[in-house]
Amino acid sequence: RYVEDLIQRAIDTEGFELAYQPLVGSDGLSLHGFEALLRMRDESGQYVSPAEFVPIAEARGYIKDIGSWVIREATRQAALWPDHIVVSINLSAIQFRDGDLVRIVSDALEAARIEGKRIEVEVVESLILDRTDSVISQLRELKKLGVTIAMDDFGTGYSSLGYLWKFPFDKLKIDRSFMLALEEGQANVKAILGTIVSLAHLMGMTVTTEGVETREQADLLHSLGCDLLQGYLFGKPMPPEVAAAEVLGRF
Ligand code: G
Ligand code: G
Ligand code: NA
Ligand code: MN
Repeated sequence: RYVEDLIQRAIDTEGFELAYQPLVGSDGLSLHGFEALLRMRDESGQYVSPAEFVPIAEARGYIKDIGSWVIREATRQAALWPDHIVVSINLSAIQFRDGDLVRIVSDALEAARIEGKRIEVEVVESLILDRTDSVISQLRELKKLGVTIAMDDFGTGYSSLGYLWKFPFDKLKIDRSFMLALEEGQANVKAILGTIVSLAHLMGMTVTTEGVETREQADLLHSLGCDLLQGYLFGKPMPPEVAAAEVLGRF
């Protein structure tokens, strides 16, 4: 109940925020854009993790409205940044259920007066188990708008190669757990990462690795041909004003 009350209150008071984390070229020299990450505070002003409240918002029927707000807000923000900067938006499987997702995205693009190429959407593997044909056709419609489609958290779920064939993904995001495995010295992580990058490239996808925290990790991923990097090495999720002041100026 407690988290649900916080969600209800955030809806009533327009209390949600988006934090933006940089997505950087693997040579560290170019800024691709930012991932928009949802933030909600409790009564004391502390952030509650979306890992905690998003599943509750999904189960209690709030995620549709929240997700539509995220789409509008992230798109509005993208319009305030230079034209080459892309903003990436996380989508819940539930947002594909009513069949109005494409309309919500295209309305947001129109309201913000930006092209679809300024926006990426990130979907997780669980989405794939849900009404496959309808999801695929909606992803194709989003691509027609110019929107890029990324598979998020690759390597954590079912990770079937069949899904990579079947779904129109443009990008693969390698989950942060691979950087943890690398640091733990698990066997063959470098070779596995290299293989994932090669596989993705052969399937026509670009690759982002998440959770990059050290220069050594970044150098390795660059040498393996990974396209983009995301992680604390380049910046934590931050308010848009901070992203503009501290990140846009650095590139
Ligand atoms: O940013 P953070 O590490 O706290 O995010 C935790 C999880 O919440 C991540 O898996 C992320 O994909 C998810 N998440 C963050 N923002 C959103 C959002 O706007 N919508 C959805 N559906 N999930 C989000
Ligand atoms: O599931 P998703 O990949 O969308 O979740 C992204 C989350 O991972 C963000 O909420 C962010 O706070 C967290 N994150 C991003 N980069 C790093 C990192 O370099 N280290 C750690 N520990 N967490 C990260
Ligand atoms: Na994500
Ligand atoms: Mn992810």
